[in-house]
Amino acid sequence: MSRRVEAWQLRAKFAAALSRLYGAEVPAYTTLVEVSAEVNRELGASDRVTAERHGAIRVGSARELADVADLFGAFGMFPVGYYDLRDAASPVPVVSTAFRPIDTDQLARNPFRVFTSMLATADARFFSPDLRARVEQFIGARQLFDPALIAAARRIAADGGTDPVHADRFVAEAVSAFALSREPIDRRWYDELAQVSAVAADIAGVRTTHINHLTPRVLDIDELYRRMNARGITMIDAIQGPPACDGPDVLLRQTSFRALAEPRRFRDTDGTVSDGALRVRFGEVESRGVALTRKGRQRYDTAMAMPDPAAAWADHFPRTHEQMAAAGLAYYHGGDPAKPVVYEDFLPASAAGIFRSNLDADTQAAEAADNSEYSLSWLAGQIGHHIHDPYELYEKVASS
Ligand code: OOG
Ligand code: NI
Repeated sequence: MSRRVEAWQLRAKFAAALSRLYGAEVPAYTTLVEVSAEVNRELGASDRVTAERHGAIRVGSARELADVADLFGAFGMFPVGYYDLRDAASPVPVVSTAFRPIDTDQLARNPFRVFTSMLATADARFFSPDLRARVEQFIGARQLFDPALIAAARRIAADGGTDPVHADRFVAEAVSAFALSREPIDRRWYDELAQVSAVAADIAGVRTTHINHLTPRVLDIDELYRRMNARGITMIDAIQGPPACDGPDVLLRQTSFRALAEPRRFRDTDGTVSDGALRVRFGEVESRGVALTRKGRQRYDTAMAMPDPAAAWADHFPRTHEQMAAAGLAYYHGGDPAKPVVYEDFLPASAAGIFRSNLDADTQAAEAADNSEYSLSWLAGQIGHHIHDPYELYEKVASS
C-alpha cells in the first residue's frame, strides 16, 4: 500500500506550489521573499517563520465561497473570524474570513492561511439594483472551480488525506484554479465595475479568480522596510497595525508595495482584442506577535484610536511578557510568559489599508443605507461551515 499524504503535507505542498506560481507571475514577490529570508537568517528565525506565508483571494458570491471552504478543507484549513471591511475608514465592498489550520500541532507543521473576501453585492451603498443584478448574473454564470476538484476535496477532507498520486494531481489542479487568466477582459464591463470599486472590477470583471498576493513573514519588519526602500522598491508610506515599540510585539504588523503593471488582454465593444495592463496585485510582508485576549484587544483598539498611537503605546501596554501575562492581556502556552501564542489572524483596519493602498482611486460609497444582512452567522450558513471564533481557538491553544 502506498504511503498516505496527510492534510498538513497537502497544505505544505499547496503553499509551496502557490508560491512558485506567484513568483513566476509577480517577480517583485521573489525579491520580497529573498529580503525577508535574509533578515530572518540574520535574526536566527525558525524554519516555520521563513516558510510561512499567507495568501489573499477574492470571490464573487457565497456559492463561490462555499467551494473555497470545501477546497481548503482538504488542506486542513478552516474558516476563522469574520471581517466586515465595509465598515472600515476607507470602505471596501467585501466581507471576509480567513482559512487556516486551527490546532497547535497543525499550525506548527505548516501555518498556511488565506484571507478570503467575498463581494458584497447586496450592499446598496455600492451596487444599484440594476448593477447588482448584472453582477450576480455574471458571477452565477461562471465557474471558478471544477466540480470534480471540489468533490475530490470533500473526499480528501473526510479521509484526512490521500495517496501520493492523487495528492500531486489534486494540489496541481487546486493551484491552477488560482493562476492569472490570459482570457481577454471585457473592457466596458471591467471599467463599469471599476467606477464602483477597483476591488469589484478585480473580482467580477473577469471569469476566473487569482491570488491577489502571497505574504512572507519576517521577524523585523522595520528592517525589511528599510532594505526594500534601499533596493528602490517603494513601499506604502506606513506599516499597518501596532507601532514599533520597546515591549513585546503584539498581533500583526504589515506593509506592502504596489506591483508593477501586469500585461493583460482586453476585448473592446467592437470585438477587437488588444494588449493592456492592470495594476491590481501587490507584494505584502508581515511580522507576527503575541495573540491578545479580548481585554488586550480592547487596549489595543484604545491605543490605536489615539492621535499618536506610538506615543500612547506605553500608557496601554507593559514592557515585558511577564507583565502582559500577569495583566491577562495576551495568551501564553500553559500560561508561561516565555511561550507566547502567535497571533494567527488578521486585523480589519490593516486589511482595509492594504486593500486601499493598492487602488488607483478610493471606493465611492453612495449614501444609500446599508440594507444588506451580512454577518458571521449569515456567512456560516451560506457556506455550510462553522466559522471559528479566534478567541476560543487561542484559549484552547494556550491551555493545551
Ligand atoms: C486582502 C487584504 C487583506 C491582509 O493581509 O490584511 C490582507 C486583499 O487584498 O484581498 O490580505
Ligand atoms: Ni495580506
